[in-house]
Amino acid sequence: TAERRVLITGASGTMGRILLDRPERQGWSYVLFDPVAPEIEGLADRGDIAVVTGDVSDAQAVASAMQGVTDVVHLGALSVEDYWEDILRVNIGGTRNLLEAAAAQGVGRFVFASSNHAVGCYTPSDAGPAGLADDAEARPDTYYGWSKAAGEDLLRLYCERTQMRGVVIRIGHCFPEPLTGPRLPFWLSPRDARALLDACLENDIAPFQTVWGSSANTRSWLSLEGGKKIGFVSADDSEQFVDRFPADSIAIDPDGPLGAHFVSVPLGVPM
Ligand code: 15L
Repeated sequence: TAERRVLITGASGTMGRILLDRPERQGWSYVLFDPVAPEIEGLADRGDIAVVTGDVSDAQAVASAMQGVTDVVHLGALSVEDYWEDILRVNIGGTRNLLEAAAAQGVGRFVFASSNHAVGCYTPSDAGPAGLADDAEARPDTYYGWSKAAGEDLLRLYCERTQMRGVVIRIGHCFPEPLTGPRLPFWLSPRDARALLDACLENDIAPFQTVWGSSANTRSWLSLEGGKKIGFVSADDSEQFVDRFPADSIAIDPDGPLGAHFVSVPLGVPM
């Protein structure tokens, strides 16, 4: 099989570190594109990883990092609510630069790290018995969430207009362990995050799809269909952590929005 060279943005973030926490694999190499070189243990000894420092808002830097790349995993972004201008420059402009360079390079697959905050205004009452659809219409809860919804659309545009295949992952709460009770339903375990990314890059996929980035959590009200379609099967459930959190923080409120605390922060104010 052909060698794959994957450009990963935002590799120094929580999710990037989780995805890279695995041994070297034959046939796979990575270009990490980040404003600061990621501090990952053993990085210097890895023959499969090259680090390029640069900003996603710098189109030339992005284009030169894209040389020889076969696939893109775009995680790099302002990851919570922020100033409007910065959201536009980094999250919108950066995603467009990545897509332009990827299209010019003939990249095969582009995986976009979207967020539950692109649809953060949905509540459990909006979900049917099979859970809220993976590709539910955008209902952002912040400028940040809006930028993720816009990024999803931008990827779709490039998939319609080029040969690129795209996967939008609407990531729930991806941390080594869930940080708060209300995030239990949407936890994506590290192991599941890696399995989901493998499915996006290796399995048969449609030209464009949207999938939840969530484990098979007991308390989840999100659909598992999107994951199933691309051959992702979750191995984890946040229920194992339930005793850590106060009972009133883990009860499901039918009118409690998916985006939780993001829905009430003032727009355009850095969190
Ligand atoms: C996100 O989109 C953020 O990037 C992450 O830091 C978490 O806040 C996550 O959502 C969440 O909703 O838990």
